[in-house]
Amino acid sequence: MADNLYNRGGSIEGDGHDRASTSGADALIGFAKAHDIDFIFCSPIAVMAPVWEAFAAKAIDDGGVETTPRYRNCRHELLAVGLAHGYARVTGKPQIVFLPTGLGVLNGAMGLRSALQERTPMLVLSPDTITYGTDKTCDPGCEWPSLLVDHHGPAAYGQLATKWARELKMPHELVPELRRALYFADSIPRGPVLLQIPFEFLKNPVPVPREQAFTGSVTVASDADLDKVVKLLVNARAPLVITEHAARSNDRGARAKFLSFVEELGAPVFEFINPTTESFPRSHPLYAPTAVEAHLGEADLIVVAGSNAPWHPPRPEALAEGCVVVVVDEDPLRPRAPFWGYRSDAGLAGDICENLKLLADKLKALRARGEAPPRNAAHVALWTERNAAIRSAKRTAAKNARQKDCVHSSQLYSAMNRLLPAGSAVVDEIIASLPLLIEGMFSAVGEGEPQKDFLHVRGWAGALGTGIPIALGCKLALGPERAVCCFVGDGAFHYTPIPACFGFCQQYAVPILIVVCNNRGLVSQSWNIHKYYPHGAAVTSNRFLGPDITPTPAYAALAAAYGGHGETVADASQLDAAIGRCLAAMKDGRFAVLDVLCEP
Ligand SMILES: Cc1ncc(C[n+]2csc(CCOP(=O)(O)OP(=O)(O)O)c2C)c(N)n1
Ligand SMILES: [Mg+2]
Repeated sequence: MADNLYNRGGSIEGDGHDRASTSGADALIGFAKAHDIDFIFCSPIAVMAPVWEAFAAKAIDDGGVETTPRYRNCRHELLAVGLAHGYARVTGKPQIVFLPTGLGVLNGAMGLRSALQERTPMLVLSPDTITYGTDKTCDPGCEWPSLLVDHHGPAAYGQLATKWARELKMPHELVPELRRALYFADSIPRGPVLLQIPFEFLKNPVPVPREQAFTGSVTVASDADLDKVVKLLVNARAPLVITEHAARSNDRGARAKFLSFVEELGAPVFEFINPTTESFPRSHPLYAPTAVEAHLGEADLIVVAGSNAPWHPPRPEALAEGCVVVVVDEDPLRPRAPFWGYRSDAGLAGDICENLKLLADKLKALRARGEAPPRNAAHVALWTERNAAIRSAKRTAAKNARQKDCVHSSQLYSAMNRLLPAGSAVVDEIIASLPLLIEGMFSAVGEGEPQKDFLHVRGWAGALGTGIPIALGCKLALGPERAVCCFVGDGAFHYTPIPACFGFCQQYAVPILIVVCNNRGLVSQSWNIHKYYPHGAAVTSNRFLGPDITPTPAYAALAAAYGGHGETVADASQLDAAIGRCLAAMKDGRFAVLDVLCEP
């Protein structure tokens, strides 16, 4: 099937030898189709003409029913990268992103950097030129030798923010290198990769080899290494587990595997302050709805099950003497970060949840044979009781939470939890109220009620401005039936390419709900002033320079410019009706902006 798709309009006869495509752009579309890529997210530049021509021809061939790969135009590079990021977070599948030469890569670099840290796969392509207009059959335009040429170019710019980046040198490399790059993006640790492709190779025919998709196998630790770790688990009487991203996507039943490990070990599960998803059910009796730091000293064994920074501060004396730390991650000790200051006694590399499931199976088998003590029932009972008490106290506090002149964030999350349909995705780019969001959206509103099944996707990895693009990518992946709600801080909103995002919603009818958590400032940016200068000039004179966003913009009004629905709420009693109107607008295919004046 792959071959004739590579070769639209050309002969498909032959017996395994290379053949020519009508153009490199045609070969690219054929490659995407053959490799099950659904979208090409593109920030345009004029040298993409061969790609646009190929897509126009494909549309004619499609006869009015759009087939994959689908082309989506993006008015900002951060949007294009974020769409691929969100799509991969839901489906696990890498998509293609086009960034216009060096300047486009620089503009999208922050999103790439976040995808690299998040281990999110995508195949980034960036057009360039090798002839600069000297070959009149392939003149890219007068802007190339003058304005667009950079000493470094897209691949060199991409080196810093991707897993792998290179420049194509010969036309016959196009398809084999696309295939190789896609494999690198999708093998663990996953991440963005970048190919710099000369315009000349997109415009002219290229040879297309017959090879099929090259896929790697799941990587797990060796039996001997698993046995070493099982020995440590067997001896633990007070273990605990910390996670940030154990089940980043639910590929191959990752969450069920993680759950089976935790239940077999018999340990509470703590989350890193800003978890990347809900790896472990937050309503489970062993989920600890509190910070781990106060309990580190009680543990004799800690399993760091995928966490970039398991506790803070990273000081060794936080742990009990003799406590053993097992680090289970795709790439333990964080090779992509300059710092790993956490005690690490043993490690398992490879697919996190596969390795945890193998550990659980081994532990279970030992116990069944009576070669290991059963899990510590007293430890499980202690944490079940503690967790229930913490959860109940938090629920009471949330129920009673009020603010004088605005909405308490707990009221916002509780209303959203009630009104958002089960199965919706919740994307967060939130700082000050994040603990309230996790609690309010992911633990049942009422005692004894089942928690709705929401999909949690962290919309940022330290760098602001990615949440709404990622939410849009999630929506493309989830389809019309499942809602997507993106909670974004009023500060984070300013770092987002809003016109490009709203334009995308409008152009392609992608209805998401954007809730601006408007605490009227970059509030978290005042925390260190309070910490280090509690009686200093800034505090005593009330002069906080960092968090300032004044006057407060009318965020909801921006929606109208792009055909969206806007609401502003400053009083909790108005919340339900406003949310209802937003959800109704989304049913009509419109995006909605709900600006909620809230604290904290
Ligand atoms: C691209 C980028 N620039 C600056 C920062 C530093 N920064 C971290 S949080 C923050 C403020 C965010 O404000 P808001 O979204 O309103 O959240 P709040 O602090 O009010 O809870 C800033 C400026 C960053 N993380 N990323
Ligand atoms: Mg704010």
